[in-house]
Amino acid sequence: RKIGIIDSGVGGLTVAKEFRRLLPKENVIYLGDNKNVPYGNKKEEEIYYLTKKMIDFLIQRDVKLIAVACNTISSILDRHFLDYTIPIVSIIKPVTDYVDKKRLKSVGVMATKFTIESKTYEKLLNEKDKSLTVVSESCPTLATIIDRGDYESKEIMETINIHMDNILRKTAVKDIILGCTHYPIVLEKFKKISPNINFINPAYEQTLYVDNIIKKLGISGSETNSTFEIFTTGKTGTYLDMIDSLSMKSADRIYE
Ligand code: DGN
Repeated sequence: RKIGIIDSGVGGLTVAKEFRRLLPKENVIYLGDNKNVPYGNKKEEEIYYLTKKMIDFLIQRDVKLIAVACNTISSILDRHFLDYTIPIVSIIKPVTDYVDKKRLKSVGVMATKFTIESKTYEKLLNEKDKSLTVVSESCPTLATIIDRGDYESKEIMETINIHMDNILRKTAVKDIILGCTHYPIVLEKFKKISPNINFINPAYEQTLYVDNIIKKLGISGSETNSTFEIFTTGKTGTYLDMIDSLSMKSADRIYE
């Protein structure tokens, strides 16, 4: 059976990339809701409804686990989808475990408006360590600008610049979680603006976390020629461009 990955759009490919790299024996099936992107400025009921459709779509396609690549969707997982028989894995929980293990004194979080307003990162981080300072910065337009695909645009640099200024003015953090699937796509831009900051990509931790779960359940894959399928509610062209810019091996099949 396959590992399913869902996202509001193409950004979750930054997560799929880690799954393909670290778990090469797993068949992966990806679904991006490009028709309805962005999720980050929507209301909870709508995010719930759209996510349910995605989860049900993948369950019909023989998945053994669903990794939620989208931080915005992960922000509602403590209240929804608790009655499914397969694991539905948040991208937020594993990275908060990692921050806790590192014993950081302070950490920054950059994410969509919904993710920040939900306070999910803060809640999970402070549950483990009350004294940890969590500095949150809502970036309401950044994912949409990145989604346009022009990674060299001045607008991206300017927007990151503004948010980095804001976050560092609040507290001089050294570690910042990129709490939105789109941000690792332009990681180099973040690093150029703030070369001394350690930017944390939650995709890596989520992949290790999923590996642990499937090992424990005894359902790890053992495919020598594992497959990677992509489904989108939008257009496939965006995926081909993104696969290219992430230097990923192309998917076996891409369906509209
Ligand atoms: N995939 C979303 C996230 O990680 O929060 C960002 C894209 C969006 O829907 N705005």
